[in-house]
This record gives sequence, structure tokens and C-alpha cells, in this order.
Amino acid sequence: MSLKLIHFPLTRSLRVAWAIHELGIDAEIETRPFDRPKLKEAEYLAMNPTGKTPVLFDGDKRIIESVAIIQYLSNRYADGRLSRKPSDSDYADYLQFMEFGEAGMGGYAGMLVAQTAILPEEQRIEAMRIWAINETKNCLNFLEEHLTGRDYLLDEFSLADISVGYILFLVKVTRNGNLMGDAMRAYYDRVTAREAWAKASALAP
Ligand SMILES: N[C@@H](CCC(=O)N[C@@H](CS)C(=O)NCC(=O)O)C(=O)O
Repeated sequence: MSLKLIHFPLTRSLRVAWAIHELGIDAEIETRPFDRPKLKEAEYLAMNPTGKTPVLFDGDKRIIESVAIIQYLSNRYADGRLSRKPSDSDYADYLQFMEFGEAGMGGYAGMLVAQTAILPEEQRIEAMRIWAINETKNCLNFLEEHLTGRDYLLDEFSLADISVGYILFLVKVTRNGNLMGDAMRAYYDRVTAREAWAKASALAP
């Protein structure tokens, strides 16, 4: 096995670094500064032609898409730990929340990041900012209801918490944590108190 993650702090590669530590997988993590223009240069495009982060290499095999990568790592290198199988009773919830973290919330969170943090103020569009906030709130309300009275999205910590937990991190770092309800805040504190999160989020170039 020769696994290598190209990691950029704060970005979706954090999901992968977090999963690597949770699963105790032996992988090289090459950490680079998150410099968006560099992701569009030939050296990086040769690794990930979409110019996005993350990218993981398993020998010659390249994989992009953070949620796909963490499932790959669990199923191929950790006996499916933190994943669920079709025969498991919580399989439907598992799939739902794995997808909800990125397909459901990722686009809105990305818009939130752009419209409240990344874009210079003069390039922000107020209607887009409000749209991103409202759609994010809608997603957070769904999670708030599900998490009320629960510690994790499933009965125990799983990859679904890594998928959703990372997006909540984006909501927090863009100073939109006020959109989160009480159950969500407690949940965020719980998942980010984990040792694997601490190790992954401390990675620096
Ligand atoms: N769905 C993809 C999203 C990848 C993505 O949008 N990554 C962002 C960072 S979190 C990125 O590379 N942004 C750079 C850019 O858009 O220029 C995944 O989960 O891997």
C-alpha cells in the first residue's frame, strides 16, 4: 500500500486527513499552503485536473471527491470501520448523511464561504449572500431536528459525522456559527473534541 494525500489546511482535504487519523491508516500526508491560483497551475492540474482539493493517490490510482475518498479508505484499508454495509439497519441514514454533507450542503456552504469570506467585499452580491445563508439555515434546521437528543448522526460516530462535521467547520470558520442551533453546537463541539480531528486540523505546511 502506498497512499498519499495532498492536503491543504481548511479545505475539504481535512475530511480525508481526519478519516486517515480516525481509521489509523498508514498514509503520507503532504501538506501545502492553500493558495487557490496554484491549484490552477500545471504542476497541480497534473495531479487533479479539476484544480480542486483534495486528491489522494493509491499507488498509481488517483481519486478525487473527499466523500468518495473517505469511503474508499475505510472499505479498502480499514475493514469498513466507521462505514455501514447495505445489510446494516442504519444503512439508509448512513448514505443519506454521507451525501448530505457534500451534495446537500457543500454547494451552499461554498457559496457562503465565497459571499462572506473569500471574495473581496466589492465583489460580493448581497442577494447571493442572503440566498446562501437561507439555504444553509434550511440544511442546518434539518440537522438540528435530527441531532436533538442524539450524540452523532447514527448511533455511534461514523464517516457521516466526518462528511457533515467538515461542512459545519466551514460554517463556523466563516463566522456563521450563529446559524447553528443548540443541538448542532453541542454536536460540533463533540466531534471536534476527537483526537483525530485535533491531529488533522493541526497539520500545517
Ligand atoms: N466535492 C468536492 C469539492 C472540492 C472543492 O470544492 N474544494 C475546494 C476547497 S474546499 C477547492 O479546491 N477550491 C479551490 C477553487 O475552487 O479554486 C470534494 O468534496 O472533494
